[in-house]
Amino acid sequence: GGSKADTVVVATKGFAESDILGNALKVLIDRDTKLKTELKTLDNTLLWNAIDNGEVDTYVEYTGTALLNILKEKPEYEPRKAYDVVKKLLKERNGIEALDPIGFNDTYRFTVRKETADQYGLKTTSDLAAKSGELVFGTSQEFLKREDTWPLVEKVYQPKFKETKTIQNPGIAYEAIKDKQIDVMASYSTDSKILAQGLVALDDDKNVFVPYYAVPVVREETLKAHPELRDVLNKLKDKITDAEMQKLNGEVELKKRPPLDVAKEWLKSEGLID
Ligand code: PBE
Repeated sequence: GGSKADTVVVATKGFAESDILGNALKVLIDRDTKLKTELKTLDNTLLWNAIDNGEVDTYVEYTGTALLNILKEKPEYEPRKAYDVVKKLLKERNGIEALDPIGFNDTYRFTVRKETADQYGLKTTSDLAAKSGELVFGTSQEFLKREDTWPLVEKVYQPKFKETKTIQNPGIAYEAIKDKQIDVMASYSTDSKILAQGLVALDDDKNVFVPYYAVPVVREETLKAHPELRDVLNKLKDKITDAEMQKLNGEVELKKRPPLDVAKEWLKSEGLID
C-alpha cells in the first residue's frame, strides 16, 4: 500500500478514539504479519480521499459517516441495514471493503451543563430547541458543514441559538462549556468528558442522528495483495462496547496517555497480544 508494496498505511482521524483504534490495528498488523506499517493522521475528508486514491490502506470509519458523508445515501436508522448498505456500496463504488463492526456506536449528542439542564428543564433535543434562543452553542466548522449533522438538525428541530461560536478543537469546547462561554455543544457520544464533567447528553428524540458503528475499512487491492490482513483486522470484531470505548478515550483525553500505550494495554487485556 501507499507508495511501497510491503508497507500497509494505517490512518487515524486525529482524535483520541480514532488514534487508539488506528494504533491497535497497527500493533496487530506488526505482530501478526510480516508487513511493515506506517501510521498517518489526516482529517476526516482528507482521509476518505486518501484511502480512495490509495495513499492509505486501512482505518476505522463509522457507518453513519460512510452512509451520509461519503456515499451520500439517505439516512438509515436500523444499524444492521446501515452497515449492509455501506458494505455493499463501498465495495461496488470504491473497491473498499468494510470489515466486521468493532461493537460500539459513536454518534452525536447535544450536551449541556447539569445546571443548564435543570434550569431549563432539558431532557431532549426538542426541549433544547424550544429554549435555544437563550443559549449559546459552540461547535466545529465540521459539524456545521457535514451533511449528516447540522443540516438535519436545523431541518428537524429548528433551533435558533442566541449565538453560535465556532470552536475547532473539542478539547477547547469542553473547556468553554465548563467556563460558561458556551451552554451547549455537540459531543461525540463516547467522549469521556461527558462523564468526567457531569454533562447531560440530551436525547435525540426525533432521531436525526444515524448510527455510527465503528468498522475497519480496507482497500480491496491491499487485501488481494495481503489476504492475511483480513483476519488480523477482524480481530477487533465485537470487542468494544460504548461504555468501554468511552473509558479508553478517557485514558487519552483525561489522563493524557499516548494512544499507542492505551491500545497496547487494551489488546493485552483482551488476550490479542502478549
Ligand atoms: N463520529 C463521531 C464522527 C467523529 C466521531 C463518528 C460521528 C466521525 O468521525 O465521523
